[in-house]
Amino acid sequence: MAEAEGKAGIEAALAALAAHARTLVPGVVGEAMAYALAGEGKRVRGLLVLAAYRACGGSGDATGLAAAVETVHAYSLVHDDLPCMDDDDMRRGRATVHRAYDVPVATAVGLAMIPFAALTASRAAASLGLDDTHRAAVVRRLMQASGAAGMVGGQLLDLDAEGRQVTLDELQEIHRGKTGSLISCSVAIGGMGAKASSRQIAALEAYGDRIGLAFQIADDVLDVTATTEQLGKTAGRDLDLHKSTYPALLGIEGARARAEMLAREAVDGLHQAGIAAPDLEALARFTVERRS
Ligand code: GRG
Repeated sequence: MAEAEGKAGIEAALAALAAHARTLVPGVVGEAMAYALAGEGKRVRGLLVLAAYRACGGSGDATGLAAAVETVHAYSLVHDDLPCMDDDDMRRGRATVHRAYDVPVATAVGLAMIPFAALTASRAAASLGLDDTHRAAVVRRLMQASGAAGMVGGQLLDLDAEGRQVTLDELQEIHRGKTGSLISCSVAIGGMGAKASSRQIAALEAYGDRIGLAFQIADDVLDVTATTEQLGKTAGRDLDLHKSTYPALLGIEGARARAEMLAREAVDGLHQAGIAAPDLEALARFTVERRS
């Protein structure tokens, strides 16, 4: 699978979801959902779904599953940017949803997108020929990663840690939940879509756990080394919010080295499990080499 081709498929699936959102949710909230879904992201999580699906022998069209994960991710960005959270004005190179619309609309958008994502995942799993049990397992895995034991839990820890120094272990726990859980879930449900064995899924999860952490470390580094223009979101926000970060704890070079080590270990783990997946290897490299 060429990355560009995969990304184009994900964009098309998200555009279809945006059109669906407009008809499903009348008025400004449906409009704003479409705005959030169409924002220009890198689609890393969706690409991970597709790469894992192919790596496990899937030969159908898994873009629906990819779009479901991207929908959860898009909702998390909408809520993350709210004044009661990171309070940001810019995302994906344009106004955040609460700036383009308002806070009540952005709040409603995020909430509406969670069940919307779950139903999208369920439909996509059915279209890949999964039976009810496996279909339910995909939706459960996505909601688990999004919830208190995953992304929401990590975000709560992150908010709680603002303004105070945390240890490396605490920071790792925050990152694993806030960012890593959805990344790990992306490869897991890609594998599930292809009816992978539990051994294959465990290997994908281990890969996802490592690159999830590496992804957030790279994010922390970019926050202090890249410009707002490059990032499409406000640079230097972690410092403004007095957040603990990997560069603050390990230095920029130390943080980069940690991310690179995790990406290498992620790929080694796949090889040890006998999974040959050039796309997953390329995505592990992209995670740490990206410039935005
Ligand atoms: C109810 C407490 C509570 C939380 C709601 C808001 C939220 C859940 C979680 C926040 C999760 C979050 C935004 C984590 C940051 C992850 C991250 C590194 C985002 C940037 O991802 P990219 O670089 O963005 O992939 P693009 O725009 O390319 O998709």
